[in-house]
Amino acid sequence: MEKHITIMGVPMDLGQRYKGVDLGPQAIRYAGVKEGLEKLGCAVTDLGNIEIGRAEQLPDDEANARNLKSISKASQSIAEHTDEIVKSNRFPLIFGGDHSIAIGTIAGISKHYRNLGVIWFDAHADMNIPETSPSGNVHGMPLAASLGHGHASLTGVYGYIPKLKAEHVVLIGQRDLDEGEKDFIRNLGIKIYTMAEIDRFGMESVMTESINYLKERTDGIHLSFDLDALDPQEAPGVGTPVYGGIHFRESRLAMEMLHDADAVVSAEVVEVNPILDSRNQTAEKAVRLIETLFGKKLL
Ligand code: Z70
Ligand code: MN
Ligand code: MN
Ligand code: MN
Repeated sequence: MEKHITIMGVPMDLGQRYKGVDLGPQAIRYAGVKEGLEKLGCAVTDLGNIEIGRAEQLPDDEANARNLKSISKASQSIAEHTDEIVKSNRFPLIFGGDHSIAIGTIAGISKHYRNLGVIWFDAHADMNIPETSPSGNVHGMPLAASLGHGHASLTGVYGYIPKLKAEHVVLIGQRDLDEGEKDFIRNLGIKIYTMAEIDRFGMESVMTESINYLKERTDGIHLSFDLDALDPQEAPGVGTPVYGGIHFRESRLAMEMLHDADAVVSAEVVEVNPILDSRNQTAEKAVRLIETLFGKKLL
């Protein structure tokens, strides 16, 4: 695991409707992420938060993608900043913000890899396109956009399409899929471990299979961790909680296995909303998981 880490905060809230997710990066910092990583021997630089423009007053539902123009513009800047971190040979550790930031982060990272792999921990698949989205919220679209599907202002960010190949993506933890997403996942043959598979086979075998699958096909794994993958009883500080999620213990096991696999090259932690949280527990759990990803052991 890369021990030279650059943290970047992305206070994006344009991809969904709840106030407060823009405070996620600061909540994660207050939970002690830099100190925790330094204790493990990592060299950590924190760039602070990059600037996200305001929502422009444009007709909102022009393409059933709210704030489309502002998100597209922000994605370009997110991609540039992330690209710079990879170029400096440091591990990008990015804090959202809502999950729409992944359009930009993956755009900045993937050009450095022949075949970037992605693990998408999430209650959702984020594989809507404007035509299938029930909400018009762009945080439900970043994985589709990265695969080259959706509105051109999202798929075309940073000047190349697609950023990812369908066979290089593994989804883990889903329990709220829209009909269009289900068709999409089946048609593209995307590897997915919903909560049903996690319950049947256990997180250990899900992670063993996911890691082997991606190690055979890719030259690096980007971890995209939406905190709503966790059960809302344990991680209430998210905008779209869904019952029946991953326990903290299972997610820590997943992070231990990812650390031991030594294949993760970048990571983002998204959707932490301290306004909806209590006692910053969602950010604190996120920090415990990040520490585990970077090698913290119980003994
Ligand atoms: C739903 C939609 C979503 C994140 C919720 C929810 C999408 N499928 N994504 N939370 N990160 O509106 O598209
Ligand atoms: Mn800047
Ligand atoms: Mn998500
Ligand atoms: Mn989600």
